[in-house]
Amino acid sequence: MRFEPARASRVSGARWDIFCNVVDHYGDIGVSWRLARQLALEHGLDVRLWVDDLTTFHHLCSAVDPGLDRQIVEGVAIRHWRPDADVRDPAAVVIEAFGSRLPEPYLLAMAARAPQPVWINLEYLSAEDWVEGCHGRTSPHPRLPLTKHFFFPGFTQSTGGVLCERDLETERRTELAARPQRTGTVATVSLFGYGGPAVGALLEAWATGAENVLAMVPESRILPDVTGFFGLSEAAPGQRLERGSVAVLILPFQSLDQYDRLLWTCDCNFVRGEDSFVRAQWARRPFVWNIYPQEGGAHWAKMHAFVDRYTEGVSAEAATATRELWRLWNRGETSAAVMGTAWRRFRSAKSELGARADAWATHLRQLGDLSSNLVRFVSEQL
Ligand code: TRH
Repeated sequence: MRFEPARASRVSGARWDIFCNVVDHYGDIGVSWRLARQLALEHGLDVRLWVDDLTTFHHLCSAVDPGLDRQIVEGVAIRHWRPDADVRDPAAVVIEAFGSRLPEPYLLAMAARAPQPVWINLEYLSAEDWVEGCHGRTSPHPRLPLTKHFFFPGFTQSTGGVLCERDLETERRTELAARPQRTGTVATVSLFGYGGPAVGALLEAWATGAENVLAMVPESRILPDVTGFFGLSEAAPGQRLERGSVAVLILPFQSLDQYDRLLWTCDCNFVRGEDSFVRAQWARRPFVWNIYPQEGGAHWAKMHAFVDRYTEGVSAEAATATRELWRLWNRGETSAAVMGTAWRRFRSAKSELGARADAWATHLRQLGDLSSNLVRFVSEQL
């Protein structure tokens, strides 16, 4: 679909507000920050990002000063979203990331604004079929003359796609071209996840396996399970731990850009949540997803829905190897023997899964990136 110039200028002249309530971990702010940065830098928009937890934000972006209520970073006006923040001046486009509840005074100001703001709820990413039917739907506010639009990221043409910076693929290719070829005798792995008993089981399987594995572990919640396997209570960045066929290198928590580079250069990436999950897909390498656990086990349907799509067209062996390793990793498998068998099957399919990872990223690119799809969607509502 073409982006009409008249509408484009209305979108670009308008201010955009993004509200992010950091529920836990880094995904909420990771996605909100990426989107805000892209809207400002790539679409030239006037963006304010309201975040209630600047300390977590600082962890992902060191340029953010947690002590400042107002600051501009990479072209984005960042506001500390405190309960008493002055929110009486609503923007023309308002994005609630992941159902972050807008403050009542802001809603009232939105209702009083003419023309009415375009109000978007940016939803969680899911590969489930129902997403297509809900993407773009509207919901009237129960009391105020406001309409909320639901914008769903996703993996098909009938969804909003996923975030991807304009130059990401060029940067990836340049980076890989500049790196010397690896010998291929060691499987390099990046390890990020929610932790739990499967970590020890996997490390034991690697330690006793025939293949040498080098696991790079950025400092994060998984680290105690990793150090625990080596009988240590803690380990510092730069430390290398070894047992049998496995070596673990502890890394400092990476900047967003460094983290991408780590994913691009590993043979296999263990990722989690939403944002690192997407970044692993752009890395075009086989990966293992630690899905964010939901109450009542709702995450299992989400995981299987993604595996169904992701493994479409691959051999039954490769599809089963993927589903099984992901299932064991997510359910917290404690047996090193079971984990070892699953890992070996997954690795046996590495050529096919590598080719599929490449084709999958090409498919995702064809959906258009989420920020451009969102700008187009908003322009249609103005
Ligand atoms: O941190 P996550 O688990 O985030 C979330 C939140 O829990 C959220 O509440 C939930 O709704 C959502 O998942 C689905 O996982 P995620 O999304 O992968 O976010 C991690 C971020 O951290 C991502 O932006 C990548 C970044 N990161 C780095 O920048 N450097 C690093 O070294 C690592 C390991 C990650």
